[in-house]
Amino acid sequence: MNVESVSGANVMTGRIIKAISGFWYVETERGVLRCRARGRFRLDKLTPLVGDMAEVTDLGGGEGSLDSILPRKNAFVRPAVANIELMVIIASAAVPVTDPFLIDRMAAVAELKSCEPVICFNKCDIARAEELYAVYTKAGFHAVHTSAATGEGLDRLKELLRGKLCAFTGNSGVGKSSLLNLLQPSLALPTDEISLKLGRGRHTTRHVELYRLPGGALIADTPGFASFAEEDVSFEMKQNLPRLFREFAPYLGSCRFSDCAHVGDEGCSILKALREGEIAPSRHESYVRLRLQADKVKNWRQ
Ligand SMILES: Nc1nc2c(ncn2[C@@H]2O[C@H](COP(=O)(O)OP(=O)(O)O)[C@@H](O)[C@H]2O)c(=O)[nH]1
Ligand SMILES: [Mg+2]
Ligand SMILES: [Zn+2]
Repeated sequence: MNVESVSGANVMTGRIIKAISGFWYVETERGVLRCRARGRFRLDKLTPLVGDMAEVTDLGGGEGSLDSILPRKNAFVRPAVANIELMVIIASAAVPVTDPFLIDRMAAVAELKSCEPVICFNKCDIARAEELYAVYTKAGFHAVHTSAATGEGLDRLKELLRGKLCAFTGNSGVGKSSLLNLLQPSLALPTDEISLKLGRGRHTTRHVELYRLPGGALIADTPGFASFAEEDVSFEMKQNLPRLFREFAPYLGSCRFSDCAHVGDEGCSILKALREGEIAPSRHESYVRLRLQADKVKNWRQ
């Protein structure tokens, strides 16, 4: 056997599931290989991200080299993770009550990155958020009532997560860690707000890691998704804002003026749909707030 065919047999594709101090851990058919990136990555100025699909060479003994990455579906800055397919937005109508604007902002970021948003109304043992549930269902989202206390909705949530690379997001205290622990008890995430606060320094510097759930889903366990501060109203978001509200789609392009901002303009078909009850007031209000924030974003790329 020549060298070429030996290395060929040891080349495989896998997913980067963890990155720590210069090593990429790639899940392959031969188990997880601890890889160093080839020098070429530095030349290409391309940083592999957790979530990337990569070509690796098995060097034996559980070690490998990361040779290239396959095209990405999307990438997030903070946390640095790629290829998220499903964004589970956790909200709560019990303490802490989630501001619908937060849901809409996170949903818009997810839409921008081509992640399917799932709106999860947790703590439904205390408050069921029926009105909001109706708003998001009508708007065309998957919405689910869950309770980490009673287990309600967990099966439905598992079904939605199945086989996908998922991330959980939502304001602090809504039950992200509690739900993740129910889905995968070995995560053993701390679940009270006090320890979350004490651990903040640790949390923000913590590495990104993907965890496999029973049923094949991969979860990015990363507190960074709790806020999309950096990604809010980016240049791209500004360019695309109306289409990031999926229920606006049937009306876009039919306003009287082609540059209609859909905020109160004459002959606006979005406002007409709003008046007729086809678009929820809270959703349009969030659009207007994001529009106002977007107006402060520079019209050029930095
Ligand atoms: N009653 C009730 N309490 C919950 C539920 N989910 C979480 N909690 C509680 O809410 C608090 C915050 O939960 P945690 O999982 O740490 O929220 P996180 O900040 O989003 O990760 C904890 O005291 C949990 O026990 C739920 O579905 N019902
Ligand atoms: Mg938590
Ligand atoms: Zn309009």
